[in-house]
Amino acid sequence: MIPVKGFTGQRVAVLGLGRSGLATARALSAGGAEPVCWDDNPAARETAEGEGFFCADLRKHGAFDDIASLIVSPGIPHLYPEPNPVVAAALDAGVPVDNDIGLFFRSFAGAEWNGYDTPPRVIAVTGSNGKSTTAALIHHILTEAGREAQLAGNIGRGVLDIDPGGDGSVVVLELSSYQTELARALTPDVAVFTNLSPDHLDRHGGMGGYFAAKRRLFSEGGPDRAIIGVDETEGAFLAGQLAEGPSDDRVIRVSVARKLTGPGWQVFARKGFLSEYRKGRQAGSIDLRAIKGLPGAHNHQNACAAYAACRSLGLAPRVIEDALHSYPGLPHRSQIIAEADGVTYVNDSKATNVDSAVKALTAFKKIRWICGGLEKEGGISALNTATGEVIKAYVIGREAAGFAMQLEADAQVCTTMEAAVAQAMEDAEAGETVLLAPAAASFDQYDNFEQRGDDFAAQVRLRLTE
Ligand code: UMA
Ligand code: ADP
Repeated sequence: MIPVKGFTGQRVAVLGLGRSGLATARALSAGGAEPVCWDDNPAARETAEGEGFFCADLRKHGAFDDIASLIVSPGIPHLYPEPNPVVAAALDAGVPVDNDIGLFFRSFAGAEWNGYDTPPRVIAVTGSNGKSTTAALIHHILTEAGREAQLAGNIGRGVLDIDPGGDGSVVVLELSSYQTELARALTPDVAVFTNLSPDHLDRHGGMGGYFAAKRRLFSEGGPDRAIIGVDETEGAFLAGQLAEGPSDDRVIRVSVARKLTGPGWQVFARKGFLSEYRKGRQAGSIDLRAIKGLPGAHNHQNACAAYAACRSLGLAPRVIEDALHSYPGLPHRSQIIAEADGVTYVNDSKATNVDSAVKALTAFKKIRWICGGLEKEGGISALNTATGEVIKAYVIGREAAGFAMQLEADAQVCTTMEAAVAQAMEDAEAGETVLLAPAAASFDQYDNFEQRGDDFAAQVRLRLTE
């Protein structure tokens, strides 16, 4: 745990008592602060009280009278579509609003660092898609290379839950737009921006707000190295703004759309080959096609970003290449869950938005596609540009009929995962792939995307053993 600094003897309000909130309350206590907790769900309050934390209704008049700061969990709206009433009360009272990421950056450095040869470094990864894969890949490469590394953030572990950094160690953080927008301190040594496509627009008041939230990672003093995917206009703009000129190698540009040229530092992948150029000379190259854990151009983008992050810490290309080969992949992302009778079963439940599903659809051939769920803002028509390999779609979700009607591919309304898997398996022939890539959130039928992916895997396995 990272004890929070700067609040000894003060009362600090904590809103939201899930993974990040509970880790925050513990870290505040460890740092000598007095957390005052609240969650809109009584069951979450009960859990916190069971751990000995004090809960108080922060919506009540005067609740912020003696509070130094309000720490808000990422899933709780702090601005759009409208602030949670507790956040609104803090804003009214003029109490600073922050999150666990802000507390982490102000608390991570310790006096013991003075005795270290190499102070701990923080690599933070943001972007619309590929954050978890890129962050997990960086963590894997560093660990394989013998570096002490910890992984936290949006990937599932509250940042304040990690251990203090040892000599030469690295912390890899996956940060969502919810997290970067609110953090009052945001000072990673290396920052990665994978890509940008519409997601979570309701929480950011549209695309401009969404991009602004993400680019905050690069604005608070600026990281030593900025690794930026430049295949969208926003990434190209950000890279241009951060670099002093074309040869400024504080910025490493990443592309999977074109060969990058120029005197700067760049990493790109074309036709499955990764190339690194620095000062106009090739510094590294890797054949990515043989790497089983990273199929498709989207994963090659993640590989390029992770490669660049590790190169910026001084790792050799060969060491990185070896580690890419042993990357086991993350559950629910391009995850092969079974191969039987020539049919491959892939769980990409994390494809919760249109862009990520498009990427999954272009990474595989002869697809029986399970899709559908809670549609996100912006519609799903862009899916029709990527269904060339789709033999048939099996649509799930409460609004399955409406979803199916918007697809140009042959589509069957199945509604439940059970029915979709049963039909897809009955239809599938050798050489085909049954792919779950929903292009939608899961909340109409499941608690989260993990539960949806687990259900898919369970249904497939059940039928394979029948
Ligand atoms: N709550 C309220 N009022 C509200 C809404 C929620 O009190 O109006 C309470 C809930 O009752 C619950 C708590 O807030 O007890 C949950 O807070 P949370 O939703 O922030 O969830 P945590 O468990 O703290 O998990 C958060 C991240 N969740 C979100 O951003 C929604 C996790 O990312 C992250 O792994 C974790 O912190 C540790 O850092 C998950 C996620 O879905 C994976 N992220 C989104 C995504 O990837 O698309 C951004
Ligand atoms: P995030 O943490 O940003 O949601 P993940 O690595 O968990 O990203 O991947 C989420 C989904 O997005 C995956 O299921 C995959 O289909 C897709 N994806 C992964 N990497 C990329 C990328 N670089 N570009 C677009 N889509 C991607």
